[in-house]
Amino acid sequence: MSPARTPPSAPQAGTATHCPYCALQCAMYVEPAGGGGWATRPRDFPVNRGGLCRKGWTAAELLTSPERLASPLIRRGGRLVEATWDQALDLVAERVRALQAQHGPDTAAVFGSGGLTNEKAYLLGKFARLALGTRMIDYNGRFCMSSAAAASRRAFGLDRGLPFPVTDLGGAGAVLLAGANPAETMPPLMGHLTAPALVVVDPRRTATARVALENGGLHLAPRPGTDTALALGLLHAAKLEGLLDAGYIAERTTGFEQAWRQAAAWWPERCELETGVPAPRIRAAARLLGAAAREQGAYVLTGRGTEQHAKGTDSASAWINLALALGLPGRDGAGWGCLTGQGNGQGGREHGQKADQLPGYRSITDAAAREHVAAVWGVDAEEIPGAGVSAFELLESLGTGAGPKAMLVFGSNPAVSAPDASLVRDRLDSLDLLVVADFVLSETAERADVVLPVAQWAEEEGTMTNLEGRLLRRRRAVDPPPGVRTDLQVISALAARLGQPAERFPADADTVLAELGRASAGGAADYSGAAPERIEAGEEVHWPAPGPASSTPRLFLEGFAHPDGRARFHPVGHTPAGEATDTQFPLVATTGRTMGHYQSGAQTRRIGELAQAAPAAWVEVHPDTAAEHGLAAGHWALLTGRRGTMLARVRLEASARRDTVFVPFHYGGAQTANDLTNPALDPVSRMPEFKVAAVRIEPAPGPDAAGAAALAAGAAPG
Ligand SMILES: Nc1nc2c(c(=O)[nH]1)N[C@H]1C(S)=C(S)[C@@H](COP(=O)(O)OP(=O)(O)OC[C@H]3O[C@@H](n4cnc5c(=O)[nH]c(N)nc54)[C@H](O)[C@@H]3O)O[C@H]1N2
Ligand SMILES: Nc1nc2c(c(=O)[nH]1)N[C@H]1C(S)=C(S)[C@@H](COP(=O)(O)OP(=O)(O)OC[C@H]3O[C@@H](n4cnc5c(=O)[nH]c(N)nc54)[C@H](O)[C@@H]3O)O[C@H]1N2
Ligand code: SF4
Ligand SMILES: [Mo]
Repeated sequence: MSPARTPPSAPQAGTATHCPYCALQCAMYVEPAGGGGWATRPRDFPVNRGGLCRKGWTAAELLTSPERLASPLIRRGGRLVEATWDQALDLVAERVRALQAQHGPDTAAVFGSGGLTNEKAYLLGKFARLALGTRMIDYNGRFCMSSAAAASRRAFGLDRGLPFPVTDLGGAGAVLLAGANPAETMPPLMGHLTAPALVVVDPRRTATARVALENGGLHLAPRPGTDTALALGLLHAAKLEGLLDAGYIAERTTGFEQAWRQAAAWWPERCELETGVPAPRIRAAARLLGAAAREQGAYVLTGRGTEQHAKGTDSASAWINLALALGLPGRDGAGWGCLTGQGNGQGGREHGQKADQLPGYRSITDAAAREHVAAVWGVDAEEIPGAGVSAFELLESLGTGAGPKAMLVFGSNPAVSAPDASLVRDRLDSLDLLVVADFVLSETAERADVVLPVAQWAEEEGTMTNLEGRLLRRRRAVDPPPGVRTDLQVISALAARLGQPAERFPADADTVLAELGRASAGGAADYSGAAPERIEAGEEVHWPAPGPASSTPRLFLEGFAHPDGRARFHPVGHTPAGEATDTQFPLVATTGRTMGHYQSGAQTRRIGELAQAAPAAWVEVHPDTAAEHGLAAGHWALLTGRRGTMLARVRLEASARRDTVFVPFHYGGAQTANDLTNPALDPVSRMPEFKVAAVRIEPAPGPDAAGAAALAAGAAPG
C-alpha cells in the first residue's frame, strides 16, 4: 500500500465501485478530481479494509488519458485510420461471413479475458457459440490459474480460488504461500496475512518473503520448477514428525497411500539436492505448519509461481496433498486456496469463455449441460458447437493450414503476454482479420485490422467475482467518451449483423446477469440466486448461490463435491521442467510481476506515475552471476534463450539464487520477457511454462535509438 497517501477521513460524494485490476477487487469511490479528471479513493470493505495499492490509487488517470482510443480504427493501406462504428462493425461482419463461407465456422476465433465482467464473459461465450457458430474460443485465464483450477477439481470436485473469505486467514497460526508474492501483487491482502508464522516458497527473496522473515517465519527458495519435489519433501518431513492428521485422512479423504508412496522417496536431504532448500529448513517449515494445523489452524495458498509450469497441475496437487495430509481443507479456520489473479479471474472462468465449457462451470461435452443451456438460449442443443482448443494452441494455429483466419480479442494483449510471444505475433500477423476491442492501442491492437474503442470500468455497469467467489458491483461513475461503446454493446451489435435476433444479445448488464443466472442454474458455479438487486444492494453473495437468499462463503465444511463427499489425494511425482540449462543457456530465467505494473502493462505503462517508477524492464541477478557474465548494475543486458531475446537493465540482488534470474513481463518491444518463455503445456490444464526458461545473459547497448544503432553496428557493449 502507498503509505504516503492516507484516505481522507471526511466522506465525500463519489460512486462506490471496485478497482479495475486484480482479483482482490478492492472497494473504492470514483469522484471528480478537478480539471475534468477523476480520482479514486479507498472504501471500507472486508478485503481491502480501506487500503489500495499504487495501481488502485492511480487507476482513474486512464479514463481521461490522451492515449485513450476515441474512434474505431480500420487498417487501410497498412495504416490504422479512423472510421465510423457502422463502417467498422459492417466490415467485421462482412469479412467474418466471407471467411466462414469459404473455410467453415471454425475459421473465426474469439480470445477472451479474466478481466471481463461476468456479463461480458457470458455474452462473449454465447456470441462465439451462436453468432459465430465456432468451437474456437478460449481466454487468457488459461495462462493464469488454470493449473490450480484443474488440481482443485480433481481433489475437491469443484474449483473456487479461495473456498473461504480472505478474512478467515487472520485467525490462522501459519500460512504457507507457494509461488505468490502478494506484497506486490495484492498488497492489501498482507493485512490478512497476520498469522504468527508465514512460510514463503519463492526462488526470490520477495517483499513477501521479507515480511515472513521479519516476523519469525521462513523463506524457502527452491530452484524454479522444483516445487513438486519440495511439497513432497514437506509431506515426508511432516509424516516423520508425526504431524499428519490420521483421523481426517481416514474420514474425509481417499488415496493417501498412493500419494504417500510418491512422498516416501523424498526425504529432506534428497529434496535439498533437487530444490536447493536446506533440509533443516524443510523440517522447520513442516513443524511450523503441522503445529499450527493442530492448534489455531493453517492455510496453504498457491500463486502463479508454483502453477505456471508444464507440470503445474501436479505441482498444485502436491500442495493440496500436503494440505489434506495436515487435515486443512473443508475445516473452519483452515484450508487450501489459490490466489486468483485478474479482476474477474474467478467469474471469467465459469461462464463459457473456455474452449470446453458452458455457463455455470458446465462441460460442453456433457449432453445434459448442453440441453440445459440450449433451452435457456432458445436453440437446439445440436446448434451448440463442441469443444475447441486451449489458448496457446489456438494462438499457435492462427493463419496456419486448418487454423482460424479471423480472431476477435476482448480484454487481452497476447502479443506481449502469451508465451513464445514472437511466434504469437507472427501468427497474429498472418490472420486475414484481427479485431481488437480495447481502450488503448495495445501491442495486439497495433497489429489489428479493426480496432473497436470500448468503455472502461468506471464507465459501465456489471459484476465481478473476486478471489473469494464473491459477486461485486461495478458501477458507472463517469459517462464514457462519445466515440466509444461498451463491450456488451459491441457484442450485441456484431451479433445483430451476423443475423442473430436482438433479444438474444442484450446490451444491458442486468438483463445479461439475470440470463446468466438461469443458464448457470444447477451447475457447479450456480448464480441463479445472485439477482442483480442483491448485488446492487451490496449483499454478501458468494457462489454457489442457488436460491434467492443463498450464499456460500465457505465451501466443503459438510463434505467435498465428489459423489462420496471425500477429497481425493492425487498421487504426483516430481518431473524436471520443460527445458534444462546447458553450457549455451546456463541460467534459469523466471518471470513475474512488480507492484506498479499490471500484466502486459498496456494500461499501467500509460499512467504517468507508474511509468515513471518502473519505466523499463529489468533483470534481477546475483552479484556473483553478474560479475561472471560481465554485467554492471544499471546497465543493459541481453538475455538470449532458445526462442528469442530480451533487453533488460541489470539490478543486482544479493539474496538472489546464483542459478536464476528474474524478469518482469510488463513490457513490449525489445523488452518482451515472453520472447524467452517456453510454451510447453501442462497436459491437464494446458498452462504454459511461464516460470522456467533457459537463458544466457550478456552486456548490451540499450533499446533507445543510439543503443539500437550501436547494436546493429556490433559496438562493444557499454
Ligand atoms: N502488481 C501487479 N499485481 C497483480 C498483477 C500484475 O500484473 N501486477 N496481476 C494479477 C494477476 S492476473 C495474477 S495471476 C496475480 C499473480 O500474483 P503472483 O502469483 O503473486 O505473481 P507472480 O509475480 O507471477 O509470481 C509470484 C512469484 O512466483 C515466483 N516464482 C517463480 N518461479 C517459481 C517457482 O518455480 N516456484 C515458486 N514457488 N515460485 C516461483 C516469482 O519469483 C514471484 O515472486 O497477480 C495479480 N496482481
Ligand atoms: N512471462 C509471463 N507471462 C505471463 C504471466 C507471467 O507470470 N509471466 N502471467 C500470465 C497471466 S497470469 C495473465 S492473467 C496474463 C495476462 O495478460 P493479458 O491477457 O495480456 O492481460 P492485460 O495486460 O491485462 O491485457 C488486457 C488488455 O485488455 C484491455 N482491457 C482491460 N479491460 C478490458 C475490458 O473490460 N474490455 C476490453 N475490451 N478490453 C479490456 C487492456 O487495456 C489491455 O490492453 O498474462 C500471462 N502472461
Ligand atoms: S490490490 Fe488489486 S484490487 Fe486492490 S488496489 Fe491494487 S490492483 Fe486494485
Ligand atoms: Mo493472471
